Amino acid sequence: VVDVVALGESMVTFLPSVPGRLADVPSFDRAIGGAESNVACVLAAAGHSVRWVGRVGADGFGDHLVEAIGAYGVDVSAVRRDPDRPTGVYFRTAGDRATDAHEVAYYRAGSAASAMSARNMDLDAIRSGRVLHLSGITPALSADCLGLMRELTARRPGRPLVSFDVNHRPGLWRGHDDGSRVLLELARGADIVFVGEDEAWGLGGAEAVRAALPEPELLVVKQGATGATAFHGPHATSVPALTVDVVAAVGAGDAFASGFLSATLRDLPVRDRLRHGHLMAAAALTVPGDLAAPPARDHADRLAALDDDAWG
Ligand code: KDG
Repeated sequence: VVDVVALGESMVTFLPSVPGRLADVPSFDRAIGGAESNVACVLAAAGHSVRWVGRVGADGFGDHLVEAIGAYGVDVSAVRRDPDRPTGVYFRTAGDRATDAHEVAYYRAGSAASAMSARNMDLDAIRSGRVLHLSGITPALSADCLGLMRELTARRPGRPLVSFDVNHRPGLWRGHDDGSRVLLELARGADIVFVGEDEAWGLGGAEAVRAALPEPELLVVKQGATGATAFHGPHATSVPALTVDVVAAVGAGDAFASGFLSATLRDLPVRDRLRHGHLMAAAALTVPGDLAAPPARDHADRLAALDDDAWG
C-alpha cells in the first residue's frame, strides 16, 4: 500500500520568458503541471510513497511527463498511454509583479486525459493508497472523466481516505455549466475537502460548503495570504500563512494540500497539518513554476512546532 495515489491530468506547461500579453511573449520555458501530479511530486519529494495515475498521449510530451514525474520518485506504472489522443499542454503569462493577473491558455480539449473513464483506467491501482487525492479539474474534462470521479467518490467499505481539492477552473467549465453543482456533489463524497475562499463563494460560501458535507466534515478553507482554517466537526482551527516574497502563486494550493496530507498521514494534529500546508506552500510561492523542493521533514517539524507568536 502506497501512502498516496493522485489521479488527474498532467500537462506540459510553458512558462513565459518575459512578462506581458500572451500575444507578445516570444519564447517559453518548458515545465510540468497538473494539480494532482504536483501533489504527487511534492509528497514524493517529502519522503512519501506516491503513485500518480493519469493518461497521456503516446507522444514526446507524454514521454516527458512520465519521465519528469517519475524522476521525483513517483510511481508512474499505472499511467496509461493513448495512441489516438495527444498530451495536453498549456501556456502561462506573467505580469510585471507576481500579484498581477496572468493568462492561462489551455490546449487540452480532446487530450488523452480527457478520455479517462472508469472502464479504461486501472481502478485497483487508483485505490491502492492510504489516501486518494482528486480534484475538481477532472470532472470538467469530459463526461467520462466525471463518471470516473463519481465512481471514485462513491462511499464504499475499505476505500482509501479520499482527498478532494475543489480547484474550480472556470475556463474549463465555460459553455456547459459553471461546475458548482458537480463540485459540491463530489465534495460530499470526500473525507478531506480543500477549497479556496474565492472558489467557495461560487459554491455559496464556505458555510454553505461546510453544511453540504457529511459530518464530521474536514473542510480546509484556504484564505490566500491570510491563512487557512480547518473546520472539523464542532471545531474550527485557523493558522496564519507565512509571509514570503511571492514569485508566482500557481502550484501553491497543491503544495498546501501536500503538506496537509503529509501531516495527516503522520497523524499530526489539525493545527500542525495546516502549518505543514503553509510551509510547503511558502516554498511553491517563491519559484516561477508549480513545483519547489519542500522543506526537509525535520526542519519543517521544527518550524511547525514553534509557539503561536513565533509563527507567521
Ligand atoms: O494547480 C496548478 C494547476 O492549475 C496547473 O498545474 C494546471 O492542473 C492544472 C489546471 O488544470 O489548471
